[in-house]
Amino acid sequence: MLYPLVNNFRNVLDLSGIWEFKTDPKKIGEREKWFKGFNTGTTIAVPGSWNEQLEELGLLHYVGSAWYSKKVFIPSEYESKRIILRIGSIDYNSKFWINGKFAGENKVGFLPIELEINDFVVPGKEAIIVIMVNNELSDETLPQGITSKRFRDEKRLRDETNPPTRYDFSPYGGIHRTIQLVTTPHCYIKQIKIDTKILNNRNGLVNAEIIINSKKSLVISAQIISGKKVLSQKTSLNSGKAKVKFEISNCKFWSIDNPFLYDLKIELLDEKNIIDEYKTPFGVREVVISGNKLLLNGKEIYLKGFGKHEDFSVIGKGLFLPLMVKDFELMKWINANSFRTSHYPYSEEMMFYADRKGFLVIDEVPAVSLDFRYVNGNTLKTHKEHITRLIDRDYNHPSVIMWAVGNEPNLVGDKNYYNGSAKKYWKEIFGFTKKIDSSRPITVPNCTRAGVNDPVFEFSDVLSLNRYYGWYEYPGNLDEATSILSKEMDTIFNKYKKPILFTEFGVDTMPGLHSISTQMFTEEYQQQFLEAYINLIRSKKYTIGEHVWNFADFRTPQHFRRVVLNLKGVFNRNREPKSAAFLLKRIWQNPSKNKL
Ligand code: BDP
Repeated sequence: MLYPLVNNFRNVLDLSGIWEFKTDPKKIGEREKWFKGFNTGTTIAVPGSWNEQLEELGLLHYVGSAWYSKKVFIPSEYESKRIILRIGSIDYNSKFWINGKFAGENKVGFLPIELEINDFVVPGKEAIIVIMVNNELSDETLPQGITSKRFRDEKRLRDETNPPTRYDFSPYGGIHRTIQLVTTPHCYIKQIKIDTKILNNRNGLVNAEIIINSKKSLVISAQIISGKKVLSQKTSLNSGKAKVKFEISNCKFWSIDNPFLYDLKIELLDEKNIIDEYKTPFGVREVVISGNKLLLNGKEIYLKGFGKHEDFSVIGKGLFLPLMVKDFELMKWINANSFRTSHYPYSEEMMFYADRKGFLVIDEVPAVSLDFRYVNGNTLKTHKEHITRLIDRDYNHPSVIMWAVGNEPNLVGDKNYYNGSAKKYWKEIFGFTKKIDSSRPITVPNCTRAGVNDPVFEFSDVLSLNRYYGWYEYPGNLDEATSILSKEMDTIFNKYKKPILFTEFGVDTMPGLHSISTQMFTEEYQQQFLEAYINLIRSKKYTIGEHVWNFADFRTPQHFRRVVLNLKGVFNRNREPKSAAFLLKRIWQNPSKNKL
């Protein structure tokens, strides 16, 4: 799926702003025809979660359905265009009506939705757009859901959160990213897939596949543009597809230090004229796992950074560009070079920004804490759809160096996880992902409860570990924690012989709490914990990186383990540094793994 842009053939009309809003806890909206539009006097800003924004209406922990309505003028010049309603993401489920007619449904959160709406609108007139959003989850969605009844039936009274979730972040609901009317020509460039290779230390190879929506005999003109330098090629489309190949001499490779981006411009031509055009940035780079090393453009690279979240006060999971810019500046300030989009795809804007700023990204689907007791064929189907749509969205980003096709399966510690069916499931998921993208390593972060025999290790290119010894286990005892962890790391490495990446380690830390003794929750303990882990991780020859959990404090469901927020941030929720930020800045200023 291509990101919307404005040029002579395409246009974008921003629909963000204030929308009419109505919750539907009893799910009567469809019966009462709310889809015809409504005006209740309750309003909400889009993009943004409803939770903190409308806390005063009792929505802080609201899980259920809510309706959005807005009158939108459709410009008459859209008459000759293909008109799309495009939303960067809605969490989690959504249904759409335009001028009272049902226009479509989506059950995949965190990823863009496109609906062709020509049949529903009259250019030159107003249209009423109504969207029903629902943030309830089930065994067959990603993430999987859980109810308080299930917690109680399973006699897991102390595990129950409010709202009930299988994961440790707030189940925000709402229209979370850009909402736009996008136009393209009726015959249009549908997808561009770019692969790059480094031929030698001067030349790069670019292979691009272009897909259009028609089988007509048309021609593609492709250009690689860098300042005044232009390489061009023309080729005919065959059944709506064309391939172009360029060799760039004196190529500027994309790297952390010099995230150089070329532009690929595609023009679609009939006999005489250009009928569509699309331009996208891309970088020439190569990511390879070689032995126990991660290589970027043939050079060893050690990952330093964070697991993050899309979370901020008031806006919740809503796209907020100043915060995105701030987070990248903070990551640069602290000398990080990478992050993981834990535990779901982040905004498209963030991925383009990572390309520009030279950050390496582990891109994750929301298969967080899969409980295999409730996984079924439909869960697998949903999982594949998330992977397909994520890779379709993010394939061309040079910043994306790895796919995480899950996180911490079997967090519940079920013994049947090892009986073969989970292994079959993961084999299928890894194989499916490799078929769509054979160029990037694939991983799934493993948790302590899934242990050293987690079937994901067998299929992962990189063994990713989330560990909290010294916190959830062996509390306040870093010597014991690191000695047990050291043995466990060796066991895992010796069994699978693949590089190990620490995708999570961290401790809850209350800013301003201090102690001269070892004391959990203090700023000193966070520093001691992180330093002990980093020393251990770097002492092993097979490790390729350290991602601290978490970049910043973030809101969670209610539970006695959480003081409103998960406090494992190195920055607080407002992005002010805790003491550990200065420690990491010092440790991370050296790009090499070996010297602290
Ligand atoms: C890990 C999860 C992460 C949690 C973290 C924690 O992957 O989502 O927030 O633990 O407990 O299990 O802080």
